[in-house]
Amino acid sequence: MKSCLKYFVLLLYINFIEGSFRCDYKYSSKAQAWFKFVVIPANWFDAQLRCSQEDAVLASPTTPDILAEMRNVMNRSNPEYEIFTGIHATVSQGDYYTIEGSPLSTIAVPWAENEPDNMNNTESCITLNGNGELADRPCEVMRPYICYRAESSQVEVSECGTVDPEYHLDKRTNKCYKFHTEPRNFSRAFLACSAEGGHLAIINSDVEATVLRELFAQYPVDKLLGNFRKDLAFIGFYDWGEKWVYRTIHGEKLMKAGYNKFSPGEPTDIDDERCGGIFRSGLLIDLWCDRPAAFICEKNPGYPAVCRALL
Ligand SMILES: [Ca+2]
Ligand SMILES: [Ca+2]
Repeated sequence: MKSCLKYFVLLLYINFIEGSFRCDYKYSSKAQAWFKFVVIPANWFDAQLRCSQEDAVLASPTTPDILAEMRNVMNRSNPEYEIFTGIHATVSQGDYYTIEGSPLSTIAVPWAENEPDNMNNTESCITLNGNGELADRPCEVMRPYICYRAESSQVEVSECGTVDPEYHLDKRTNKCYKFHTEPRNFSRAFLACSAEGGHLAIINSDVEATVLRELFAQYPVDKLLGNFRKDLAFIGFYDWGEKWVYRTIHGEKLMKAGYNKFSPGEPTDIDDERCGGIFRSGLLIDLWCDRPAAFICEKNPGYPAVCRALL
């Protein structure tokens, strides 16, 4: 009994000192942070957005340990190889800060040869090369990058398998949902859900339509700030380039996916409305893909997998 209690206390202690985060990030005990190398190059703005959507930030070499881990994650020693860092001057040219707000002057990393040069007065984002040197580059060029999250054992992973408190499990479908009140176009909404480990919501049954209708009802018009339509939200279907034939973002026709109830008079396909949404009623509508709207993400509680930090 006594040893049982000891074990229990030990377990409690371990849980207390260990944090957890999604397993596509690797924990570095030296840097006390989680790192994820994103190999697919992106411009600086998209890199920044994707990391922040994953509850992380675009990594900057703010300490020797973080720099060492960034180089370790890159696993290159070639000055030609480059990644974007979070150091940028995208607000006011020449005023460089990390995403977290540390000024460039606090970053003790050398410049690469002939850098910085602000070539053609177009360079406001900072890269790190395989030799551990900085350069200024146009923010619009494409580079791989690293997302970074400082460990915080105070933040718990929820039953939805995420540190994002806005995802809530619905027992009727055993899926988690999040209503995004900040409007995005369909493409950016897709990105946001995807980076959160989910996808734009796919309605697979009348029950799930009810779940989304009830979720929408929690966000009355006055909770949605901005100049956009408050009676509809993007969900995960579009016409895949074939007019009038709507499939989910997972490629199934709506009927096959389990729900095909359009609002009376919809779809209209006025001037190329090719992306899908729902009204507050839970009925479907076709929308302009490029006009920002609120949107709903759906997430499997078991994906992405959650890992413990090994301290
Ligand atoms: Ca340069
Ligand atoms: Ca679903």
